[in-house]
Amino acid sequence: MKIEAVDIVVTSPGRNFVTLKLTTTDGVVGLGDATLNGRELAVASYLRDHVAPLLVGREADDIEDTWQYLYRGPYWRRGPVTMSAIAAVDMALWDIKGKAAGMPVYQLLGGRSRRGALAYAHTSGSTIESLFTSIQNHLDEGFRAIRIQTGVPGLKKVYGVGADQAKGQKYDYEPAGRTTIPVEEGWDTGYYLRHIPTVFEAVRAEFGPAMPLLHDAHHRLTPNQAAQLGRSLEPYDLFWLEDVTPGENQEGLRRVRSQTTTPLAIGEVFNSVFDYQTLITEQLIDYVRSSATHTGGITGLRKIMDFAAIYQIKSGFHGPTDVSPVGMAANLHLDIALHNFGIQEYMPHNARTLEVFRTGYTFTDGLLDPGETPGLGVELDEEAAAAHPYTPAYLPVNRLLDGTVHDW
Ligand code: GCO
Ligand code: MG
Repeated sequence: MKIEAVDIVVTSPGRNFVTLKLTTTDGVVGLGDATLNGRELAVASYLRDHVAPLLVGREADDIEDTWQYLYRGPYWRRGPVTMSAIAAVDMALWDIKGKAAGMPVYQLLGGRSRRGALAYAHTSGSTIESLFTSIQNHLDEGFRAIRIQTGVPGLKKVYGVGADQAKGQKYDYEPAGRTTIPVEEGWDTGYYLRHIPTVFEAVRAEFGPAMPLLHDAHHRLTPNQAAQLGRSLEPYDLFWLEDVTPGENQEGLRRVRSQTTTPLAIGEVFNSVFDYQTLITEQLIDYVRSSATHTGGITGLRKIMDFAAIYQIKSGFHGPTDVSPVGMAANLHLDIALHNFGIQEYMPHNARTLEVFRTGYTFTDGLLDPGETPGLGVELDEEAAAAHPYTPAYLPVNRLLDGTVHDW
């Protein structure tokens, strides 16, 4: 079974997605996610101009060989653009293999290790009161684990905080604004460090001690500030504290780790096992935050997770709306099959996106399941996709209140 056709579909049903579609000589179609938030067209070009010509005529069954060929072959290894492109090819080949075998991909990865994958919701509010409404709305939808982001007094807008919800309303923030130039936001670490512990104190007082609570610091702290935040949150027993420092300085996490027992999660901007080498071997983190989309697909992410397993480090895969439904499905097949699963981030896609991508995965009683459809279980409606052309959209840029560009 050879790869006969390679198509790249860019669509924007509310946000941009890049999807690779491979068709084999037997007429089997495989889909892969290549969405890199704010840099979508760079990956589309990488696939169209440099990868597509290499794929036509290749054996569709040889997933590992194709992965190694695309990783080692070009001489230039790693990086988000390259690894997102490899991810799309890898996912599409797993999709094809599953369809050809008549099995969901998780079966090809070793079968089921659990009944479902515990998902966490994004909740936020500009005030404690509106945060409580958002938490209650998500609990009512069935979520059992909750990520908490809030406004900070003194700051106009904080990334990750959506519009305040009314009771029963559902709204998560969108991690990119439809603008040709990124919006700029103002930041002060002191305001933030003083405010966040009071938020968790209020949430525990209202919702009790048992609910798994998560928080994302978005790479904004120094190791020392991160250690301070971890310590101040210890009384509230977090499931994890995410991206406390810019994680590419892996050694910086030694300082954080030695100072606090709050569990740490890092890795949504990483793209290979080498970005984790020190963090994993020295057990400086508890959870791997990567998604299949940005780490070379199912093959790349499984390599990271098998390495992490030796050090008792678990998964907490990235699942914001900028991971497409195809990428989300790839994550979910791994979630179900891996032994060292921890939790799965879940920001449901909007209705327009789910008209373009027809998903087979389900969310019941707080658990996600990839479903039993052969392959990844997601179909692309190309006509619906064509109705939503690419629209420039970017993540905001972060500046200190005096105007200095700050860590994201
Ligand atoms: C998360 C995130 C996202 C990212 C976004 C980048 O934990 O889900 O940090 O909000 O910033 O997905 O593209
Ligand atoms: Mg994050």
